[in-house]
Amino acid sequence: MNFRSQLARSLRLGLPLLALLAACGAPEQPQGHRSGGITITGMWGTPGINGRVSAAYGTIANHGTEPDSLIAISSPAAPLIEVHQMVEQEGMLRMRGMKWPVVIAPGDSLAMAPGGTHLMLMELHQSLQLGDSVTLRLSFASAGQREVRFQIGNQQNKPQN
Ligand SMILES: [Cu+2]
Repeated sequence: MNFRSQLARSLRLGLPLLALLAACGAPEQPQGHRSGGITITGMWGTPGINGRVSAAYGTIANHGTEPDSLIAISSPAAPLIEVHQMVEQEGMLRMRGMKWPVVIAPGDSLAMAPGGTHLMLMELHQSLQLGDSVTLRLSFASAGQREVRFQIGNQQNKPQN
């Protein structure tokens, strides 16, 4: 069974994706359909308190000719990471988690900035302060696994990556 059909099957069965990824180790395997069309740029994050949350911003672009899907994100900094969108509800802006996988169309990008879409690092293992570094591991259905390291900053002083 290849990874895609296993993924589709696990989605049908409602199995946790992370468990599947750990079990089959797909992101580490060389893949014939690897597009390499994904770039992750301008990442930075906000300070956060131990046990609470931190937001991360940047741009994930798909320069390939096929859609690619962000299927999981992990980090040593936090046990749970979600992609949040801001939606207006009864005149209030609220955060809402996007459903996995997050599909990025060819030529399109997932742009994350303060006040809009962001990565939410939840239940931080320790406080994140200005200048600290965070490593993220992003898994894509086609592009495989990408690791990015970014700094904690603020809107006035965005770290350059
Ligand atoms: Cu959020």
